[in-house]
Amino acid sequence: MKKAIITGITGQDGSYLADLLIEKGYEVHGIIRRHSTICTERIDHLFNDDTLRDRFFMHYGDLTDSCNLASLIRQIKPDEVYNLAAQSHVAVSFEVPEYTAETTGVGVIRLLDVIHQSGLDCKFYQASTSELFGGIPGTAPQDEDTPFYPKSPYGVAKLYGYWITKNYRESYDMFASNGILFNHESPRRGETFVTRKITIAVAKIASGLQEKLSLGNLNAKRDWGFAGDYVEGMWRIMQQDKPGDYVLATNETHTVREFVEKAFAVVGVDIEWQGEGVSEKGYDKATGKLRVDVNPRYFRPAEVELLWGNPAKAERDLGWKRKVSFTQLVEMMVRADMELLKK
Ligand code: NDP
Ligand code: GDR
Repeated sequence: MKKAIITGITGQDGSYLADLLIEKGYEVHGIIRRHSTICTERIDHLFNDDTLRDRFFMHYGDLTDSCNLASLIRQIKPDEVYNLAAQSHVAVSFEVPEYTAETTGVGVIRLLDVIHQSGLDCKFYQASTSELFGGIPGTAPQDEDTPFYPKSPYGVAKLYGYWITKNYRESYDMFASNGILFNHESPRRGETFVTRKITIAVAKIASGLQEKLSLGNLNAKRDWGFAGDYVEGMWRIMQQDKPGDYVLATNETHTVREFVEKAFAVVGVDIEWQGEGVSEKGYDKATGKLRVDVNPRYFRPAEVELLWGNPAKAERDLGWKRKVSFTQLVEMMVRADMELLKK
């Protein structure tokens, strides 16, 4: 039985990856942080499943604590380590830049070096990101050869993670790979990322529990896929004979405004836009009610305007392809939030 460690197992991707590895027969070890309240709802179904008592384990730990990481690697002796833990919110990284560097950047070398020093034959996956590209004009669709130009403390921290992973691969002949993943979403997405913020608001507005939704930059374009498809790609990256770097994306890009329109369409609301920039507003065409406005509070000090990924290498070498379309993703998320409200 293969043993895997997942850092960030309580997050969106960690939970889907844990589901996948359990399904594939792995022994799964997740690293969780201590919180004053319990934050394990995305993986409780695994922890509470009695049939998984000898195959699913949670350990307290933190990417800022090398002692803890060394002890866990020594005890568990994993075959595969998926490093998904990070302060992953781009806007928040401007508020906590040093902490983001510690966790999202330096955290990678802590874990990587512990694995290297252990001498184990262990594969390492680093959760790299399309934020590395930053969207230099004229470079989309972005692929593995597109130059990097991160535009946030988060992106800069991830740049360090990307390069140190590559450096350990080349210096010590380690199996250390980067998945350069474009945005991927799901009903388990954190509530402050734009897609989930929109789908929760749409569900509440449709149920009469909220009047309107306030957003930042409606013109930003993202390549949005479904998280379930992307964790399958992570696993495939780790099943290769040789390490490498792979873009996972849908090869489509859409504006935040399009996401809003599609989400409202799921509940039968047609949005009509009026005004421009900070005065832009979205009205329900049928009732004339204001449903969306722009609040500069959500603008970022620097913005990535266009992300659009080319996954040709992953499709060719990993046989990976996203299954869920943009429209299906939006529908899945709105319907899930409607269900959640009913509960
Ligand atoms: P989430 O924000 O949902 O999850 C992040 C996870 O990291 C949580 O489990 C969190 O724990 C944990 N974590 C944060 N800080 C630490 C720390 N210091 N030590 C240990 N664990 C910590 O992110 P996603 O699941 O969306 O993303 C997974 C990874 O992929 C992240 O590294 C992200 O940057 C990267 N990524 C994500 C993309 C996306 O579109 N989702 C695209 C490209 C890359 P807690 O629950 O305690 O907060
Ligand atoms: P992103 O995701 O920054 O791409 O990082 P997010 O959903 O936060 O933003 C996407 C775009 O939407 C614009 N936007 C808003 N964003 C938020 N959060 N809230 C708003 O109200 C809002 N209004 C407009 C943003 O300006 C941005 O352009 C995600 C994270 O998962 C990272 O960890 C990951 O590396 C990248 O995706 C790929």
